[in-house]
Amino acid sequence: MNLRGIGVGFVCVAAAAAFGQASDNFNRADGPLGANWSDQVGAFRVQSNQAHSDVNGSNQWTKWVGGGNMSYASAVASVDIFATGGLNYVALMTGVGGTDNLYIKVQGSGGSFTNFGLYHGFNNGGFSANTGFFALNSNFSSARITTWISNGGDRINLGIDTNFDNVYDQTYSGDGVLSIAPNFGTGFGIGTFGESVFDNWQVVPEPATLLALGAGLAAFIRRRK
Ligand SMILES: [Ca+2]
Ligand SMILES: [Ca+2]
Repeated sequence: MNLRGIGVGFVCVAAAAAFGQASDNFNRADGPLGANWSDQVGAFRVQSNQAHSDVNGSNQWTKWVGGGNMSYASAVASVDIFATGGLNYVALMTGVGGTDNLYIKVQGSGGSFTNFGLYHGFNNGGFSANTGFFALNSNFSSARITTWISNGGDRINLGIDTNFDNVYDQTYSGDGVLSIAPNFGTGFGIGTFGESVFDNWQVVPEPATLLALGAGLAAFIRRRK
């Protein structure tokens, strides 16, 4: 049995409940995303308790205006993504509100995600020698994607959980964030291309996640004894 995986899963839920700074499960009536979001390019909507971007749109993004802003360096952002038929991607945006931000996307077409991008700005490509657009190690049709920062603010990480068990099945990273970080704000957003479908977006602060991780693992281990 993968005790570590179970522990991490328990903790992620606990952390979200206790420390959730910004989150949306889109479980409400069909229509615009609502007051916590401000569509910047394109139009987003709730449909069947998930979020969708325009069928005919190209690059689109919506900004979270529901509070809980924090430094990009402590933000752990995640969202569930579901492949659609046409070319589509979903991007997690942190550090939003300045003249630049992080833009971490997973892209595909024909019902399968095939690539990821460690980008910045509004789909503006890589920002250092080891960031940019890459093929995934393996394709998938749905996943929970998470991005976080390490190495003193310089490394962007992408974790992909393709079977929703809170254990990453693929992880990627790139360095050089500090070279653009002075231009960041403290907000969040979601970027998309084409009709994209996403759900269960949230941003939690890294220290709280780590504290909860310790508490959750300890509680789990106690119960196992
Ligand atoms: Ca939902
Ligand atoms: Ca997994």
